[in-house]
Amino acid sequence: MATELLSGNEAIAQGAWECGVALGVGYPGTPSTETLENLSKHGDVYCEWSPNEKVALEVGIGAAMGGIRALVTMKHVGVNVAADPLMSACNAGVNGGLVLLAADDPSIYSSQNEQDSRNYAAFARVPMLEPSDSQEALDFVKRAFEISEEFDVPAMLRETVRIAHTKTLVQTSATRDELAPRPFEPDAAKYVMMPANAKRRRLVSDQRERDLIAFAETTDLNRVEMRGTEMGVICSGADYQHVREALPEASVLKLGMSWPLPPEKIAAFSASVDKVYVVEEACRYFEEHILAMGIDLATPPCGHLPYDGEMTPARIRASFGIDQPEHLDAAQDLPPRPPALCPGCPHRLVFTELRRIKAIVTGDIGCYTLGAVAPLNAVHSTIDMGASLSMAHGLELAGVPERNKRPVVGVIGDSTFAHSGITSLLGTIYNAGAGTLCILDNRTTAMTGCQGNPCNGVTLMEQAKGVNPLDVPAGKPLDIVELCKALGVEDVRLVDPQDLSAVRTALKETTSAHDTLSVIVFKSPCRLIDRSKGVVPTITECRKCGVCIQIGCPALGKDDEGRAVIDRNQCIGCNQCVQSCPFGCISKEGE
Ligand SMILES: Cc1ncc(C[n+]2csc(CCOP(=O)(O)OP(=O)(O)O)c2C)c(N)n1
Repeated sequence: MATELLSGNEAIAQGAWECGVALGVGYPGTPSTETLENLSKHGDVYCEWSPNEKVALEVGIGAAMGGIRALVTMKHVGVNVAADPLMSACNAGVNGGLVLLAADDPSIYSSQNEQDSRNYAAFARVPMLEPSDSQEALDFVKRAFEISEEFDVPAMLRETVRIAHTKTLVQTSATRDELAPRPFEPDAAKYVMMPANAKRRRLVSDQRERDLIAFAETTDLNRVEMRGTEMGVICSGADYQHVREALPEASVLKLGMSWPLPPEKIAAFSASVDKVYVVEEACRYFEEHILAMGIDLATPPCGHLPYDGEMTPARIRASFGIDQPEHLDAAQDLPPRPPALCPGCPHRLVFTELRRIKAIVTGDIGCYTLGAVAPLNAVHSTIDMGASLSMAHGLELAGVPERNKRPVVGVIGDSTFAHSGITSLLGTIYNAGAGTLCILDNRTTAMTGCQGNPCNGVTLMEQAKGVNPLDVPAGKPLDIVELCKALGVEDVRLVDPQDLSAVRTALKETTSAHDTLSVIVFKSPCRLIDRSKGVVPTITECRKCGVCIQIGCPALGKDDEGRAVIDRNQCIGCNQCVQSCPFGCISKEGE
């Protein structure tokens, strides 16, 4: 045994390794990503990134059916993508243990919404465990595998950003359980979810739910901590830590298992205190379920806790009318740091051109979502991964290009294209749609930390050994141009996004061909995987027109008199500003 300081994600990876997990599979997404990255570094657990979360869960379901323990990881919105297999796998059950880690993001630090994955556990009727620190993260992943196998059901593990990324002390073991795979016997009645079997399996799920409720009533995962009888708080996960900090005198029912809930335990706890409160973040999961049990929940004296966003000790104190300590939860006076594309980012010039031609841009999710913020201001929608082209098709069907006299252009990254953009493209081809799709192929999944994906061909096991996407042997990565042609797109172009005049020509030609579907693959590596630095340009006789500032490069600013200046520390010599200056004032010595 050793004591280590681990984040929740590191602890989950360690726990999975210790309890004999044989497969880790997932799709990157903050705050879940480091879990698989850490598991893959053990070397003796095979791990892979899937193109999307649905595929990841299906791989996990197959592996569990085949008798091994599988950990499937994703962020909360990934569970939406994986919801289809989840809803049926809960009826089919497992063989080897199957645990789905869902990492939630209350306060929406890096997501498109702040949904609460506990609702999925209740919806699919699969057990849900919620650790409150890294030690529990390690312990609960093991417990989740035991529950999965004992009750023949996929189990969920929910963490929030605060658990995923906070480091606390953990007891780790240097040994790993060596588990032989469970035998696999074909069992169509269990695994073929056609109506006759699914109806029978539904009854199995009903009985399992009753068994799990009985388990929830007695398990030590749900713990009563009695202090005074004046007030009791029901909570879970990170909220437990906030309650202990803000309301140290309160008795607590800490629910380590948040589906199914233990009605008798909750009723007994409520009866043992004068007033019982619920503390939870971003959702009314406990509130709604406990009110439905007929239990009265009290409202804090200074008003209900906020429904939106992450819970903090300060928010709890404010609702309960408790003085705040001098140190607040987080520094309140930090200067804002608006996000921006990196210096030299290959996405930038595509957006400056799209803005120039006044395109209506349906965006997608990745670093290029920043095309929506100032000064680029070029993106008009971002809903979910893969939506760019399908939404562009919808705008076309609504007649927007003709009515607004503006071209509609979809913009998507390479990882997102592989995730769910290919099917969107297929829908537009199938239905003879027109328009322009820009695939920004920066050779990596940059936004979540430069993971491999099918377009660059780097596997997670290779990446664990330090392989850079640019080092991968040719032939393995997906050829996006050939794929688009094979799907049936007639106008497919490969363009260097660092070449402004090539970007301009490609966008001009494709957006003026109204009845054609065009795909432009803008291919150039992300600056985080290609760190080479060119010559820093110099500016002479700046005319203060501000055009270079409008490209939004963090290395460009203005001096006191409004002249453009280059921060030599940030500049990587990409030439984007050189090409953008309409007066040729920015140039490179010797060129
Ligand atoms: C359903 C879902 N899964 C995962 C994520 C996390 N995520 C956001 S963008 C992104 C991929 C970005 O890669 P890419 O499309 O290649 O664009 P880049 O950031 O490299 O420009 C991921 C995995 C998410 N937001 N939604």
